[in-house]
Amino acid sequence: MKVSVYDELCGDAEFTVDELKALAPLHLSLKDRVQGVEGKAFDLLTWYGAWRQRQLANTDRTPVYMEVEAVDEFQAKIPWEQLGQAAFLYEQTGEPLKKGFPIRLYVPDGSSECLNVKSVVKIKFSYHGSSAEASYGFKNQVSIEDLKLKK
Ligand SMILES: Nc1nc2c(c(=O)[nH]1)N[C@H]1C(S)=C(S)[C@@H](COP(=O)(O)O)O[C@H]1N2
Ligand SMILES: [Mo]
Repeated sequence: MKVSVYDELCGDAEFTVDELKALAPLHLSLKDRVQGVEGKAFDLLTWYGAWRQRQLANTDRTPVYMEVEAVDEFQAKIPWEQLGQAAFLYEQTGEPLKKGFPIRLYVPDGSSECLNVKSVVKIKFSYHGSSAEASYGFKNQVSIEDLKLKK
């Protein structure tokens, strides 16, 4: 399974988990950042730095937010300020993830545990707009209230 990365300044690319890991400068034990969660992860901010260099992006702008989308279409939009300790979990007990494959995002400084998106397959860095608050949920979700209004 491939993970696609898109960045309006750096272009886009697809990665396998091994390719993501190989680009990552900083690997860690996730329990050092997230209490009670075992496994190996790579740090997001340093990965982002390596990605920018790889894409030869001639800019020093900082993203305003990151968006991720999962296999089940769950998605989250997270302000850059909340991502300081963020990491992608890729391995537990020496094996690829059983829950959350190919990678799972953890956001220790995030406003909600709901931002710990499993099975991430799309990552997008955005430099425009505002993102005062994080948001998450299923794509194109229609609530019961919406359905009632439309009847
Ligand atoms: N892909 C995906 N990731 C997801 C969700 C989801 O429905 N799909 N739910 C989120 C929510 S709302 C919560 S509270 C946590 C739950 O994590 P857990 O299954 O490890 O308890 O996962 C988050 N990540
Ligand atoms: Mo949640």
